[in-house]
Amino acid sequence: MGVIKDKFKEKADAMAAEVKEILKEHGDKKIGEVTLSQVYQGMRGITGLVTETSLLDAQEGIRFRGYSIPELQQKLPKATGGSEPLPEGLFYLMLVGELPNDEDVQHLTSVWQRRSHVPNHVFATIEALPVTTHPMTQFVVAIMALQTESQFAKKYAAGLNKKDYWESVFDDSMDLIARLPRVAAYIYRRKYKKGDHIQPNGLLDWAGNFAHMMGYENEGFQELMRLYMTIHADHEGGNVSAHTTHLVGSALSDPYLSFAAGMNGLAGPLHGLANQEVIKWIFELREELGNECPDKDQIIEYVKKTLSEGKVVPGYGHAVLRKTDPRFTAQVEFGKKHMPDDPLVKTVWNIYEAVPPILQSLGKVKNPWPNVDAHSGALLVHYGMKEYEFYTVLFGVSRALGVLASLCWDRAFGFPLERPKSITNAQVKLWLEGKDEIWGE
Ligand code: HAX
Repeated sequence: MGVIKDKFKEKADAMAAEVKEILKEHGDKKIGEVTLSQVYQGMRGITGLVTETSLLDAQEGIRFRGYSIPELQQKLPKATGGSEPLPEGLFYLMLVGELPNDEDVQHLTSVWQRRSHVPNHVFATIEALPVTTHPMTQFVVAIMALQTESQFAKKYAAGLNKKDYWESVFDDSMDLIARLPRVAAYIYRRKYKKGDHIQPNGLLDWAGNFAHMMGYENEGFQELMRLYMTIHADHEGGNVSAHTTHLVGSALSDPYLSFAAGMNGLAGPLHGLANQEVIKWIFELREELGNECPDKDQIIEYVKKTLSEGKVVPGYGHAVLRKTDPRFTAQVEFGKKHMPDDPLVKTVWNIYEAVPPILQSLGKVKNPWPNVDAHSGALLVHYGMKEYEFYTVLFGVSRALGVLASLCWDRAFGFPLERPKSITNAQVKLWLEGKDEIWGE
């Protein structure tokens, strides 16, 4: 076995034994009650999943294995001459629960380089789609085409012992993460650069090589990709992309099928597609006002117009967070360091001043603060990546790190098929009238 696989196995065996003990001793303990509103309104606040890789606090934001984003920016290994964390390091941390050293990260970089081959039929499948197809659709179709490579699917078909599920899920996860930058860069170059593709550079780290294959050699953009791939990787287990990957994986669908399902969820405008919606909204705002850097009052008027049309303000609000997203703040810091005078970046900062009080005044929005998607597009545009329909693919490549590390844990724990109970309105009414008390069976 590989070094990382051995390490994971060692940790997973210990944790799985601990979980077994916890369930034996405390399995009947209650951790909450479910209200009718929660049943009807997206199950907010119901604790119903175990996800090892990260934990979200409504006030503080995300912590990956206990570490906040600023802590990770300090503690995770960097590229030579760089100051942003390498996403390889975050993956290592999420997977084995320990901070990696430089050597661990270099090892992971070379493992992913080695496993990054994408078979030709995947490119042919992408080419079969009209070039106008949304990049997220191309991405999902390509992941599905890659499913021919699943070791889990092959081994399961040949007859696999339950105890060994984790191992081929681990191998598929590593292969898939290694291959995604090549697939995503191919889609980018096909759609926006006349199919003028760029070969990988075996000397670069995972995110740096991704930037290179998309055609961005600027060191600033490579640093941005390292930060971007780190901060978008995981947001505990209940968000749509993570939960979907976990849910589909619980049917023992292989990592390719599970991750593709998660990516279909990420492609929704209330989730990952919000990053494209934000920049589109800002471009429209600037065009309508004929002003490259609109001031706060102009923005306020435009926000009111958006709301009056029954639309959401993209990039603002969150189902769990109740403060400014630290992933937004990390990007503000990056902007201040690399492009403090960029008019689009300044517009994002002006929007940050204008939007929260308006959303607060509506009285119904639980979180008026910006999320990760409010900022990311402006940084990309600064380096010339204006093709905003592609942005969610970038998010998706990063999200693979978290959801696939979690999928390895799901199989290591031997989690069963996920199958919550649903009810009908008629049954709710009977229950309210005291005529039916049968729940859960
Ligand atoms: N603009 C306008 N109205 C908003 C709003 C926003 N940014 N955020 C919430 N609201 C509204 C909701 O639409 C809802 O209205 P109705 O009662 O009329 O249906 C009301 O406020 C209560 O919603 P909530 O409880 O505060 O928020 P939810 O948990 O239901 O939804 C969302 C969270 C992120 C979906 C929501 O805030 C939203 O639509 N934001 C804009 C889209 C966005 O930025 N999505 C990305 C989120 C982060 C992420 O997943 N990134 O990938």
